[in-house]
Amino acid sequence: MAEARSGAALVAAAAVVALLVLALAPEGSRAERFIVGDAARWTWGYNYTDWVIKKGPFFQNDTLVFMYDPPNATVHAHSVYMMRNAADYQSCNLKAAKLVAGVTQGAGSGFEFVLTKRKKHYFVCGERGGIHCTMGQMKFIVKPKSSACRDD
Ligand SMILES: [Cu+2]
Repeated sequence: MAEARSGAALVAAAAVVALLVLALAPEGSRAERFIVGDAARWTWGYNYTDWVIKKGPFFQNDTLVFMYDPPNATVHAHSVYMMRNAADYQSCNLKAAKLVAGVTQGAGSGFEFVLTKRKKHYFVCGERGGIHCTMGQMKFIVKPKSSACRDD
């Protein structure tokens, strides 16, 4: 009887410890890492808006990895810019855009962008004066949710 009681107490203690560990885990500890475009990577003609719908929702502190080869004789240059607002994003107007990663930064294991802010991120490729954005579909919007809302 005493053994059964102490067994139950142990189970209860273990449960308390498990709950404490969960509660003390830093926010974003379950952050995920996404290769933008998956096997297609960051390239002309892939529909990244569809990709976002398929992969989402995204959460704060998730990482986006942009992978693209540096330009050479056979590979066109790509880059990553962030648009300041929806209007510039819609029209692929790069005048006020902020450079996030240059043409060589997507090489190797790629360029990592951590979604630290819960704002709308307007990502585009800035090459050929915006043509990769307008004609090449190299654009997408991500608005990370609070990592506290992650439930899977
Ligand atoms: Cu491009």
